[in-house]
Amino acid sequence: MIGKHRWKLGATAFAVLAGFGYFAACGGGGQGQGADVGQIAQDRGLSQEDIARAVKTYVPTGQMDEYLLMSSGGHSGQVMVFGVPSMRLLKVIGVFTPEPWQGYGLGAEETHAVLDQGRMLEKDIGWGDTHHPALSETEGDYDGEYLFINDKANPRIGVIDLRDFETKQIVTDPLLTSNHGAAFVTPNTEYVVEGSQYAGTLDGTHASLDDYEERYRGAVTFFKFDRDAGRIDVDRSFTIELPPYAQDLSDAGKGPSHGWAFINSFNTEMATGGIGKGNPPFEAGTAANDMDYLHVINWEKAAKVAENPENTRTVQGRTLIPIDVAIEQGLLYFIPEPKSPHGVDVTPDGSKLVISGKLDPHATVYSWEMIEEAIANEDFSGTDPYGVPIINFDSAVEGQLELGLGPLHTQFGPNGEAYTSLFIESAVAKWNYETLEMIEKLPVHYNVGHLAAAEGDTRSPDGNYLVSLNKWAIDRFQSVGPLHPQNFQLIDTSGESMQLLYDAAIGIGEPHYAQMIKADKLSPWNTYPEVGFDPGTMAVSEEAPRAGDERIERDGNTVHVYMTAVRSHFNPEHIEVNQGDEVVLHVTNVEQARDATHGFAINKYNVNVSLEPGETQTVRFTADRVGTFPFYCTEFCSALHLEMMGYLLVQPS
Ligand code: K7E
Ligand code: CUA
Repeated sequence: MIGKHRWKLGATAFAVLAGFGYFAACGGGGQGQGADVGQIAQDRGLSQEDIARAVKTYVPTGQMDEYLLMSSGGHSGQVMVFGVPSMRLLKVIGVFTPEPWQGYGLGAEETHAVLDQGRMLEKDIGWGDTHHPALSETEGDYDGEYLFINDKANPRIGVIDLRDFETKQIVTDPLLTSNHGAAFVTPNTEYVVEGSQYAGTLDGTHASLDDYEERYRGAVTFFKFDRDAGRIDVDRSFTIELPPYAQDLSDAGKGPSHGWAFINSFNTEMATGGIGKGNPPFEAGTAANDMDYLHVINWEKAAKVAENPENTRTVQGRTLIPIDVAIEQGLLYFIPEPKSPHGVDVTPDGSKLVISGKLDPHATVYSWEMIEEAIANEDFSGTDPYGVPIINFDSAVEGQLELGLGPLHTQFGPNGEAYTSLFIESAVAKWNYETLEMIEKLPVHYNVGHLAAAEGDTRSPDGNYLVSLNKWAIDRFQSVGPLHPQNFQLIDTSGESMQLLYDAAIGIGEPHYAQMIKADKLSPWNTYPEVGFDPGTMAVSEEAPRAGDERIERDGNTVHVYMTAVRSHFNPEHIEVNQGDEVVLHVTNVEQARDATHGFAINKYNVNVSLEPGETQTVRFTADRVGTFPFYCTEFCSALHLEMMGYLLVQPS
């Protein structure tokens, strides 16, 4: 529980602050400063714990956070980047939706092209349901190079390059109707894993729900990541057909379990709902059985199987390993898991799997050694209706520990600690996955979903911090109307017992998951490395306009404008075209000074491009509207920023 002792005496405050080394850090900052701090604490009614929290989370101006939290941006279809422990929001990265400040999807050809990759069934999609960001890994450890994120609603994966924190690619998955066990990476980012959630037909055709068992399917796609190209290679990717259970979260094995992937499921009942038809609602139908199935998948072997066309079918242009091939080749096994499970999390050494059931108060710990042995000995209790062998529960499970109500997701610490979120109980359980002993529980506010511990799902977790991604905030913040802010609660896990440090309201929801990486593992660029750099190709563009080379060239009805931006002017400043001309604007920010970003906007033409130092972009549009249109710089870049403008004149044809 959180202490609520109020300070009665300035002297006590003094002593506590001294205990934190506060005055030492002040370095002679003036007489009476300590007394002021004590007075402030007293006036604000801060407890000793409050002061400790403030000191632990405060990052002085000019200093940096120790960790970065890469968070899902929820329905925004974007990614948020926070500093930890300050919880300062550093960036919002446009992924599945336009991001106006970065000019993502607002005129620049390259970013339009990326967003266009995310169209589904020939429709633009104006949102995403982003759940799980996944940092790229090398040998099971974050390497700080790439970040992937899923869109559950419209099964897609976004690829972000962490040199410039920009989205480079979106891949869609036409075989799925939705995804959820995504994005997760294999230990060297060989593959980005995407498991389906709600079953559908793989070929995208209509099928009656009466034919659910026959026609509906789940699936898991292994997207091949080409690290040199920085892109997913769809042609070298493959999908494995699965029964129409609702596949849920996934994780990749590492160490001894390297080469395997694990996916939870619910609705092995194959309920199809239909309250209106007198059927039990989905929630009841899917919770009828005591056990669902953990999917155990040999992706390393599957990759080889997929190389032989005799083993696969092509469905909607993608390579599919049918379920019977997966069974025959020993790619797919099931293990019973308690009632409506949610998270499956592989321990740092890869030797165990922690599974939590939403409706079961236990964490169930599976042993990889036991699973491997059971597979080798064909220690099966039978098969499911689709012929998938079911490993005996007792042959795979090392033990269970009662954690509390509604355990969901688990993260790890450096010394055998496991941190599991308890959704119903609104708490975090800290326990030891080696000894199966409960260590401590900390209440959070309220109804926690995922947890993000520092490097907490890698092979070498750091400890130190844990973020509780809470579902409800209720009374934690000033009311801003009936839709409440979402709450990231920062927890200190460095000491004997966990301490709640800070409530960080985030203005958009619902984020689901985040990963926390040591900041010094990242080496982002401060400017683009050379003038004329195209972030689409991550190379210098031959076409990029250079200083002294600015010009306008007409080629029939196409007008090419080669423009530069520098504090505080564009060159050229006048663009005169005829109605109906196609305008191709090549613009380079020729500066190399850190943070000397220029925007380039054309009024009423829905164009806003961000040009970071060195960057070049191409904007293409048809000058279909007649009139006078100022273009101007949208970043306050200099004293004469307002003067950084020009005119686009479109005359009637
Ligand atoms: Cu539990 Cu999508 Cu990972 Cu929400 S999921 S919490
Ligand atoms: Cu450039 Cu303002």
